[in-house]
Amino acid sequence: MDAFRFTAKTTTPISYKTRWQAPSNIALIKYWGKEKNQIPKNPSLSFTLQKCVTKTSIEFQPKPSLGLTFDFFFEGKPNSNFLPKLNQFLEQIRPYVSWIDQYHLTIKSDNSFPHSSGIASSASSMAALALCIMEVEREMDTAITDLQFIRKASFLARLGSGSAARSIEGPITVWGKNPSINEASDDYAIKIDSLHSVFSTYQDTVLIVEKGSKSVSSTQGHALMKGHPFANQRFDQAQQHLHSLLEIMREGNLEDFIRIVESEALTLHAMMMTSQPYYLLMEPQTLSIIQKVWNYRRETSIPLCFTLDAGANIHLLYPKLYASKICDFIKNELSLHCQQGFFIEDEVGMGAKKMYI
Ligand code: 2P0
Repeated sequence: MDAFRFTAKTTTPISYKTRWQAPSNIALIKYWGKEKNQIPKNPSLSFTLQKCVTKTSIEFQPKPSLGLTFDFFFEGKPNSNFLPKLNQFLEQIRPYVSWIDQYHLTIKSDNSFPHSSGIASSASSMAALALCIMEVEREMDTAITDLQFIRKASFLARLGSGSAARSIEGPITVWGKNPSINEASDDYAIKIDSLHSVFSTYQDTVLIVEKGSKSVSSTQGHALMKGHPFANQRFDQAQQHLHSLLEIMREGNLEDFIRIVESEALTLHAMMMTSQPYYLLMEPQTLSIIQKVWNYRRETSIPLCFTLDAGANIHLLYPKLYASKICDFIKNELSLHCQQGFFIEDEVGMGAKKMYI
C-alpha cells in the first residue's frame, strides 16, 4: 500500500515525547481468517470500548547510527515478554515510517484492565503505539490531514494485530471490504455513522471466566482457517451478516441485532471446533452463562445478549436503559460463574485520545 509510505522530506531529527490512550474493541461481526500482513478474509464490525484502554508514551531520541532500537517498560518496569511482538510490529511498519530509524524509542505502556484478565491487549496496545508514531510523523509532514492521520494510524496498527485497526475510532467501526460500504477497506478501519441512537450508549460488561492465557492463540486460530472445510461458507456468511447488521443497526431492531450477534459469536467458536486440529476455548462456565442469558431474555423480554472473543470470557451487550436491572442479574446470578467473581463494566466509547504528558 504505497499511499501510506512516508515521502515528505525529513528534517533534522528532534527529541519528541508523545502519549496516547487507545481502547480495546469487541467485534460483533468477527474477523477470523487472514492473508499475509493481516489482510482479512472477511470484513468485521466492532464496538469500540471506553474503559478498557492502553496508555502508551514514546520518547523519540535522535541517534547517530541508523536502525531500529527501542526499550520497553510495562507498568513502570522493563518487560521482555512483549519484545518479540513489539519488534515484529516495528519491523512491519518500518517501510512506511522510514524516518523512525533515526531515533531511539523509549516505550512505556499501561493497561487500565489487569493484564491477566483474559482481555486481549494487542488491539489497544498496537493502536496506541501507531498513534504515537503518527503524531511524530505529522510533526515532520504538516500536510497530513486528520483523515489521513487516522487512516494511516489504523493501517499501521493493523500490521501489528488485525483487530487493532478497529481501535482508533469509535463507537462503531468496520474493517474489510463489503459491497454495502463504499469506503470500506482491507487496509484500515472506518467509522460507521448514522446508526440508531441506542448504539451510541450500548453497554458491554465483560464476565471474566478465565484470567489466564489461551491454549491456542488468535494468530494460530486465524491460520487454521486455511484449508478449513467451512472457510468459504464462513467468509460468505460474514459478508451477509455485515450487510444485514448495518441495516438492522440503522433501524435499531434489537431482536434482529441479537440474532446476528449471537450467531457470529457461536460461529467463531464453531470454526475453532471444526478446525484441524480442532480445539475448544469455551469453558463449562461460559455455557452456564449463555444458558442463563437465554433464560433471562425469555423470562423478562429484556434485550440482553452475549458475544465471545477468542476465549472463554463473555461480553454481555445491552442498551443503557436496562443497565440497573441487568447489573442486579450479573451480581446475583452471573458473577457466580466468573473467576473470583470478577467482571468489568464497560460501554461503547469514542475512540483513541491524545494525552497530555
Ligand atoms: C475479532 N478476534 O474480530 C476476532 C474475533 C478474536 C475473535 O481478531 O493475528 O489478535 O494479531 O491479526 O487481531 C483476534 O485476533 O489476531 C481477533 P492477529 P488478532 O476481533
